[in-house]
Amino acid sequence: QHPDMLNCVERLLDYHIQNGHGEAVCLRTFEEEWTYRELFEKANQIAHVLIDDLGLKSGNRVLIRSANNPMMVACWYAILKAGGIVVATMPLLRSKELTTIIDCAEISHVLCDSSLTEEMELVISPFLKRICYYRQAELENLMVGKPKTFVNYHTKSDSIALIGFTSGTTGLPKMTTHFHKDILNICEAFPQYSLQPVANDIFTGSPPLGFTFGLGGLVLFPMYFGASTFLIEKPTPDLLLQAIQNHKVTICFTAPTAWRVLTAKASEYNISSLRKCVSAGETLPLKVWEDWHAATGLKIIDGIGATEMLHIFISSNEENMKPGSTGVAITGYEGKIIDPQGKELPLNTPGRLAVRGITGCKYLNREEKQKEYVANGWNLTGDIFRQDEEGFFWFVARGDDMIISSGYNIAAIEVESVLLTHDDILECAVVGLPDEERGMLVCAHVVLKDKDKATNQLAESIQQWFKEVAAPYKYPRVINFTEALPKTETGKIQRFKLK
Ligand code: 3SK
Repeated sequence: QHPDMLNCVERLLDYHIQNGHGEAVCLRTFEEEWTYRELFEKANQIAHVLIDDLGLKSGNRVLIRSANNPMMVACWYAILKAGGIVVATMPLLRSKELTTIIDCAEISHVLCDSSLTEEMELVISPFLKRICYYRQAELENLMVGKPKTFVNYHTKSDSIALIGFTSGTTGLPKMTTHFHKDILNICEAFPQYSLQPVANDIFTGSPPLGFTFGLGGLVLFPMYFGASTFLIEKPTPDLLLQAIQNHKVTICFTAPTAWRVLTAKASEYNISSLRKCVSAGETLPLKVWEDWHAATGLKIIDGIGATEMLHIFISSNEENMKPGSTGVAITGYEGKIIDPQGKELPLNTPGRLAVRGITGCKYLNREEKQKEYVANGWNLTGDIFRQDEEGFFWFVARGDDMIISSGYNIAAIEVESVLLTHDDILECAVVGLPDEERGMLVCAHVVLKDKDKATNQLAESIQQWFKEVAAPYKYPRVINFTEALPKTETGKIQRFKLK
């Protein structure tokens, strides 16, 4: 239970200053360390800049464009302190994708890392009032002389604090909103159930803070427990292992693809400090769990979450785990398996996963989608699971056309709509191709306007072009030129045949 009026920053950040924890290290990188006090003071100064210099009004939506670094965290807190709503994005997004987000969410302000200026400058939107760059840039200049204290915006606990974007399977991205109280609720759920963090813990991981998996695992959870987090801007398996070895990391969040690579390299590093390993973003194959366990003696904690739910709702802990299963509904959540009519199915019968609990889907301006996602108070994730006698959920299949590759959620329809803007492409259908290393590969079946042009060179040039017009992680790694796509009588592409 939370009070009616509550700004979540007060519990996550200010609380530590008021409780004698200000000198503890909060943020770590390979180059620097910030204490809780330093983060608190910087966030306060940025909050002053937002209001005094950038003209932010309460309820304005502020986009953060950055890789995972301490200033990004300071900006995140500053926006909430000043009464704004945070929209954090992936650093790899291109100008077209940024424009869509800015227009959909009616973003008025952007705080952007100056190393990511190029695509940002190309954005034109009627909503955008002000872009302010940081990292030896305007924001730091404006912060000089600003007070290091700030009176936080007094907000209701059920006011929107953040908007998360989910591409979904249809054209327009969906905006999912979360309240101040939701942010605190998730800190009392997954970490309590699966990790039992203490102030000495050091978290690290690879997910971007623009993805709520990363935001929770690398900012909210460590800070709720007064622990610290090691941020890596461009995380590679070797950098993760170096961070664990050299900085005595204890808790690591990453995706199955990375756990697979970490297993192969683990013996080259001393990672004896590690005590909890978390995997989400896609299903963890049993083999990856077994190989990591054999290599390190550690049990990976698998979990499933959703941007709509803010974070993980089904997972396990070391005392209650069945390798190969995603886990049980964690404290604060309930789960069940239903048929297409919403009727609960018998145990061990595959069906649609439905969940409800302390967080839930609240789409902005998408009434139809809201009705599809939430039925009778149950959130329908779109994944097919079965539940066993002991309440464990076992993944069966994805119920949509979302391709999960190396932990990235890639909507097939989005890749298709980009490909269709290429001069040589007449038609295309995008599907996921199972892959040992990445879980899935984005595979495009392409019909060319001129079939005689189908060459490897053209495929490579389409891939190169794609990476320039859309986020590179979405590009089709496999292109199959074909003369026609399989279709129903009504002209609907039969993607299942391509799969
Ligand atoms: O994809 C997931 O499993 C996930 C986990 C935590 C938070 C958000 C998401 C989408």
